[in-house]
Amino acid sequence: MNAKDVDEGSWDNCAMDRIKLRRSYNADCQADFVAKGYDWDKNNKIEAGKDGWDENGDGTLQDHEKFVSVTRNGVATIMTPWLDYAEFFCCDLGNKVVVELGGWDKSGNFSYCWSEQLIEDKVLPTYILPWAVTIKCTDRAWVEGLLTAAGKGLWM
Ligand SMILES: [Ca+2]
Ligand SMILES: [Ca+2]
Ligand SMILES: [Ca+2]
Repeated sequence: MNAKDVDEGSWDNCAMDRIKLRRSYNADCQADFVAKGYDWDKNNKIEAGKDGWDENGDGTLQDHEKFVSVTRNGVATIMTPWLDYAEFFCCDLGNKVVVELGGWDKSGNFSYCWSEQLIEDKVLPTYILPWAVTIKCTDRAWVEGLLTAAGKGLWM
């Protein structure tokens, strides 16, 4: 999800500086965040204040580039860094994810809004059939094994 796609025309009385997104971090997705490179100190754990994404490529993590813990309605939630996009993973399926859209003006003033997104997978699986092959009648057991492995769809 990209910030520019979510933004419906945020503006400022003087001049906007940037619009960013962040999402709530779900510990079930730790492995995915680590694999994507968010594990800054390379300890295979995602921790607020320590990990993040070096968006400007300067070799350090600035405040907006770190995971942070925020308290919402009395509940502590870890949020991802503020980036041009928010990433979702298969491990998010069936979970509600808080997504925040934040805007900064040139004077450093900040405002944000948020919504809760239910992540669902609505993309159908892709089925890839084996190549056409010529098989001898004597190889029946092998063919049956292949068809069983491929699933019932092939019998129809
Ligand atoms: Ca302003
Ligand atoms: Ca870490
Ligand atoms: Ca940086």
